[in-house]
Amino acid sequence: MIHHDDADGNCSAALFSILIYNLIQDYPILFPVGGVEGVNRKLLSKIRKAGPDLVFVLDVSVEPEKLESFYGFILDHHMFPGKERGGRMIYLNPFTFEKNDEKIPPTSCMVYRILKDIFPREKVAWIAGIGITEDHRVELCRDVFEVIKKENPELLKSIKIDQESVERSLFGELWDMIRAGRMVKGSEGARTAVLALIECKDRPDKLVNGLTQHSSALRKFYEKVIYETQNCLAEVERKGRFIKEKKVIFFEQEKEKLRGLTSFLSDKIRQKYPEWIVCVINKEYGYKKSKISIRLEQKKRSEDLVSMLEKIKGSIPSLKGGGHKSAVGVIIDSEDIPEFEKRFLSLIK
Ligand SMILES: [Mn+2]
Repeated sequence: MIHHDDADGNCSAALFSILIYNLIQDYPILFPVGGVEGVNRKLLSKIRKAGPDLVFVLDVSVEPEKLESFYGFILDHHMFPGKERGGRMIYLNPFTFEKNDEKIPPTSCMVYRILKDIFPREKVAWIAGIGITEDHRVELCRDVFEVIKKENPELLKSIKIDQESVERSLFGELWDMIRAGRMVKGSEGARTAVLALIECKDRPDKLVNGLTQHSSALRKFYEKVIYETQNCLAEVERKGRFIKEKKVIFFEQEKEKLRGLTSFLSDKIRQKYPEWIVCVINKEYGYKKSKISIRLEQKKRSEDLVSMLEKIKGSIPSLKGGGHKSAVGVIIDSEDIPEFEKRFLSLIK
């Protein structure tokens, strides 16, 4: 199983592993990847050596042609400009019939529905809930959270089911724990997160408290992430640029000590300053390249980050990337940052 190493991909992998185990009493071999570029020759030759009967790809936009020598399927939910056919791989993506991104469920939600159809007794809605939270689709997948309220009431104690409230519940902590894996230990950490989810499928409390082999490792990664984040959050107050009239915060992050800290940090600053639009800038993303993670709280701000971005792309060709209305990540030539900030602010009323 090849899967994205973010929380949606990890939760998808855990749910699908549970499904496979229930069918054949064995688990698939996991290959977490950071994105489609991770599905390269090296990985394919590793997989070929394992000689799998079936190959499944979850939450990664791979062209089926790349895997044409295998049997299996690709299940994804990202916008996909590539070819949908190739060899014996089946390509599944709601995007092929639904163009409104806001209506497309995360992969973990789709895998959950398949698992629940075949094995209705599995009480694993909470695993899907983590992936859904990561992809900002709590409102779209409300029914899954209704199930969680019944199956694991302690996780959502008297919480309203919307993105903000779920993030602030114990769910927020679970989400952070699952993210902490790849931030601290890359692929190996993502695998640890998936194994911890499987181990704790009937006892989310054990995951939270790190009471099993993999969840205890994950708990340590999580504590490291929290420590680093707290240092950065203290710096936001001192070094962040607060543009009062537009309620926008620009924060230049120092050297990235953990993978993906830029986006993690932008979520944390948004939670601390929900009235503000948050832009975290990482100037060491690559040679003369920067990464910017932008977040806003949908209940407090009406701007649509994706359409703002599309407007700016016209005048700054180096600007690449996208995301959701309330969360985007972009890559940009570092020299274009002042122009980007200027245009970004000009689009805010
Ligand atoms: Mn996803």
